[in-house]
Amino acid sequence: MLLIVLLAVLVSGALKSREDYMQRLPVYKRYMCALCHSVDEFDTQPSGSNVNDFGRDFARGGYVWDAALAAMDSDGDDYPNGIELGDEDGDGEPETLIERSNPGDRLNNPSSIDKDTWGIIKNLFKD
Ligand SMILES: [Ca+2]
Ligand SMILES: [Ca+2]
Ligand SMILES: [Ca+2]
Repeated sequence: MLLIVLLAVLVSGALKSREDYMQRLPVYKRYMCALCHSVDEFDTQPSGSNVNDFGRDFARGGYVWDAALAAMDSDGDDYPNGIELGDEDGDGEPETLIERSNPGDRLNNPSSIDKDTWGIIKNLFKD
């Protein structure tokens, strides 16, 4: 028992990237760190100070992806986390290959994606 606790402390201390948390989500291909952190895709580094609303709900529930977290709308954009993440019932089996939208970004929802993609394309051609 003591060994397990000790090991858990060591492991959690060593992991800065929290990739282990990310891997508990059904899908994290498109947004990666940005699912739980308000980061700019290009320069801001994820840190403890930029955890977004979804990251907070995820942490509050002990970093478990389940039906309760799937049913919540963490970022308040009217789309439940499960819909945005592509696992509507929260059973860990995604219904999509990549996220429909970001559950931690209220400006990003399944119907804004086309606009978003267009913005990224436009940025690529910016000087
Ligand atoms: Ca939402
Ligand atoms: Ca599912
Ligand atoms: Ca969203």
